[in-house]
Amino acid sequence: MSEKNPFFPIAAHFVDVAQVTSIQPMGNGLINDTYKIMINGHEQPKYVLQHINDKVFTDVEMLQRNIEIVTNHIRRKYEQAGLSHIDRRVLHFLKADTGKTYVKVGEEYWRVMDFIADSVTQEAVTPQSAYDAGRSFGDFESLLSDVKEPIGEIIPNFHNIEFRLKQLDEAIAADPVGRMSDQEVQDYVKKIKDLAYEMCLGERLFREGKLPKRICHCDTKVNNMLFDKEGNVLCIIDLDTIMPSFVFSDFGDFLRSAANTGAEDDPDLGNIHFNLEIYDAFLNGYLEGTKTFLTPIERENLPYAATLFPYMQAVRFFADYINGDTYYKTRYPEHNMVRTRAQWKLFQEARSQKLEASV
Ligand code: GN1
Ligand code: MG
Repeated sequence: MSEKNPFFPIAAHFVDVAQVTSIQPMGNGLINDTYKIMINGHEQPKYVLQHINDKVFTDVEMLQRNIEIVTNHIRRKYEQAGLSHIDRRVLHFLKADTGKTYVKVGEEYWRVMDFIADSVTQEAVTPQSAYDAGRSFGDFESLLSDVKEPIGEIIPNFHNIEFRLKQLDEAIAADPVGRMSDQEVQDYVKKIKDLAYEMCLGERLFREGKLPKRICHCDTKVNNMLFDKEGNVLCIIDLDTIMPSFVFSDFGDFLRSAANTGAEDDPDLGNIHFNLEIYDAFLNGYLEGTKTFLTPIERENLPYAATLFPYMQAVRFFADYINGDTYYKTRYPEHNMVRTRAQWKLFQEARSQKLEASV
C-alpha cells in the first residue's frame, strides 16, 4: 500500500485499507471525481470512491438521503419480486464509521459504493440497447412512483428551461471574462432567444396544471448506465440528480446522448445527426416501461422533450462559457463553446425531424 496516496485515509472511513492495493481515477463525469479501489486478490475494482462536488450539490445530507431512499426502495421492490442478482441491479453505498453514507474530510465530501463486477459503461447504444434503456428508465420511474418519503429538489430548477435562460441572461449582463464581444457569441444569443418561447412549453403546461412532476433520474446519459459484457442493461448509476421533474428530463436527456451520431463536444459538426432508429427504439421501450402511469399530455410531448434537452444543454454550456468556465470541467479554453455548437447542431437536427410520440 502506498503511504503517499492521499485517498487511503479517506477510504479508511469506509473499508479496511490494509486490503487495498491501489486507488486510481476512473470514469469521465463532468461534475464529480471518481476513483476505483482495488483490493488484494481481485482483478477488478472492489469499490468506487467518489469525491462529491459540494459546489454543485450544496446539501450533501439531502443528496445522500435522496439516494438512500431511492436505492432502498428499489432494492425492496426487487426483493419482493424475487429478482436474482439484486446487488448487480441497484447501487449500494457503504456506511462510513460515522454511520452515514458519506464523510467530510477537511472541507471535502466523499462516499464509497460497491463496484459492480463485470460491468461496463458505454458511450453508444444499439437499437436493442436503446430499447432496453427505455424500459429501464421507464421502469425506474415506475418503481419510484410510490415512494412515500419526500425526495428533495437537490438542485432547484435543475431542468427548468426558463430558469436556465435567466441564468444565461445574467451571464450575458455580467460578461465577467469579456466573451460577449465575439460575433459568434452574439449570434448564438440571438438564435437561442428566437426560440425561447417555443422551448418553454413544458413550464407553461406545468403552470396550467396540465403536466405533473414525478421522481426522475435527471441525468439519463448513456454513460450513466451499467451494461454487462453481453450488452444487457444492468443498473442505473449517477443518482445524484434524482428529484421531482417532468418525465421529459429522462426521455430527452437520454436521447441527447444516445441519438447523437457524434460526440457531445464534437468539434466536427458534420458528425452530428439525430438517429431516428435509436429514437424509435428508445421510445418503444420507454412507453412500455411507463404504460401504467404516463398521461396523454406527457406522451404527446415526448418529441418536444427530444428537442428540449439539446437546446437546454446548449444554453447551459453557453452560459458557462460566458461565465468563464466555472461549472463544467473543461479540457481546453474553447471547450464550452465547442460543446455549445455541438448541442445546437443536435438541437437543429432533432427539430428538423418529424418525431412521433407513438410507435
Ligand atoms: C453533467 O456529471 P455528469 O457528467 O454525468 C450535468 C448534467 C449534464 C451533463 C452534460 C449535476 O453530468 O446535467 O447534462 O454533465 N450534471 C449536473 O454532459 O449538472
Ligand atoms: Mg455521469
